Amino acid sequence: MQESSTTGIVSDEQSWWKEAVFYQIYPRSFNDSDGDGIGDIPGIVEKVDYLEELGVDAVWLNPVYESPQADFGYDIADYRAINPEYGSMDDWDRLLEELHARGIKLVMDLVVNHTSIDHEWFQRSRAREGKYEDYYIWRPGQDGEYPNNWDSHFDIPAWTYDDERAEYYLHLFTRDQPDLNWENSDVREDVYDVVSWWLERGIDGFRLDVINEISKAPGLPDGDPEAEFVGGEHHVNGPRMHEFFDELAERGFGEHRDQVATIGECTFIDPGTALDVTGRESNLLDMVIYFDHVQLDGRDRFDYREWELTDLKEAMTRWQDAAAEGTWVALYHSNHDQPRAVSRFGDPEYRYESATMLATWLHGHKGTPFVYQGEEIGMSNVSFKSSDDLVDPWVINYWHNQREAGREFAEVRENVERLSRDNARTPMQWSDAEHAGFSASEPWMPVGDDYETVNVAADRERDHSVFEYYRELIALRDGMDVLVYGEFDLLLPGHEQIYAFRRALPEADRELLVVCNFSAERPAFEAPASVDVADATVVLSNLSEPDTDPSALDLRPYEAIIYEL
Ligand code: ISL
Repeated sequence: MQESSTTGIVSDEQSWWKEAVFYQIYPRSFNDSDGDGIGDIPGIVEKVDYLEELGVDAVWLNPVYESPQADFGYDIADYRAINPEYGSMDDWDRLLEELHARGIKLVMDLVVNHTSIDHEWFQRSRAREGKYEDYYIWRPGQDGEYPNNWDSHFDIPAWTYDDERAEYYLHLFTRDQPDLNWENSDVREDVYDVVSWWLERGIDGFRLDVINEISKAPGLPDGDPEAEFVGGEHHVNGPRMHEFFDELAERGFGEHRDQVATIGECTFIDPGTALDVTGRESNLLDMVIYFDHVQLDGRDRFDYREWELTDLKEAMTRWQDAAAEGTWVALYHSNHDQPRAVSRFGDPEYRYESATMLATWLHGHKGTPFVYQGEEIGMSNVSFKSSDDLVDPWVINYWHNQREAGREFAEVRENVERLSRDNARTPMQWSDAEHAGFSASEPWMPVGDDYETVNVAADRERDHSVFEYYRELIALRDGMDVLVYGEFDLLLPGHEQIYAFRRALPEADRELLVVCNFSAERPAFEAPASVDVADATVVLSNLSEPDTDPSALDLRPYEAIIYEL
């Protein structure tokens, strides 16, 4: 991996994490080495050469810590131990070593808004033991009702009554994930110790889970328990957020802060707040994971709605504008919480074309691209024949609420198939062997129906493969400062089929034109007068024989072309 870009004439401050392409691994579903149907760390080690071949610079590993897996690892019982299903600490050390030997960095997931109910802190807190008494957010009920009207993110009330302590505890996610009380300085010190402990082991950063939710609103509890429940947007960006962020940066990250990457998952964040948390007000985060573009279809409320390409342009451009002002963003169209992009923004009928077009589109923006496992072979959404097929606690809560409201599964099936997080969590499709080459036995989640044709081995046999295209796209970023640091300028903002933009780095006299057709039709692209296409040359395209003259293009279905101007 290269440490700094080659031309060296950029106005942004250069950083390895700006120039990198990240690969996200959801360990439970990546590769099972011991045949128990569950992916594991030795399974990842078996695939490090694959990652090197793909050309990625860093891995973001979803939680591998000890956990009862109520939210598949986002409920941590011990921050300093590896979940035995995934292997041992020795296996983890080996993974770090193998990645580093190939120049690939490792970023871990930091989940400190909440723990598991099985965490020792919670056990002691519920027993009111010494300093642990206030480690979580405990409240009496109001006349037998919830302490306030907050709803969790996962379609259940945010409070659960604990018989042992005879009080309610707050949980913004499942009942098994009680929220830590960040107001308590002992909690914060314990968290900082966890952060330093991992940094000392040589990791290259953290992705910080729902980090803008750690400071809760003042005067909690508030709200009328009988009023309608309110959702997650009411418990983000709390009053002490910047203070906690600065303290975490200083005392948790300390001397490592400048070398490592800090990627903050920030729910319901707006560009102004993103600027604040990436330096204007507090200095914890290098970049933010925002949600605007993945909520257009109703995913935040589990209620599908139609969206237009112009909505996507608006959502992305808001954040490109923020990037121009000095924040930095994670670029993603897929992750373990999102439906598969080919089904959502493209068309599985045009799997190769739409997967590669979407990759070009995403990596073309300003920010750091993240590739989610399976995206590089164009994996798509799966089907759910009955409610028994649901696995994720969020979608199960959603279904239970719908059932209570008198609906049949058939009536909610479309919402589930389009929006469920389960879509992203089916096993990685390595080959057409039984269980898609993921495991020697029945996997913890069923493999996708299309694994016989959509798999790594088959893709690599093809002349035009999604995998090969990703390799080329990732390689293109190396040494191409304009792709990393160039200004972004949206073209044809009102067009409903073509998403086109320009990237420019005047200091280096480099300019790119990116043209993407988001439809199965053949729209005509006409370069706006402001774009000088006289000397255009094709840098990359997903279809063979692209038109070399971008002044007037007759685009093919899901065609994507990058020109150098
Ligand atoms: O936007 C949302 C709900 O309105 C959700 O997407 C939610 O904010 C998001 O899922 C937070 O995600 C992260 O924290 C969760 C965990 O289940 C996810 O897997 C993780 O990515 C709780 O730790």
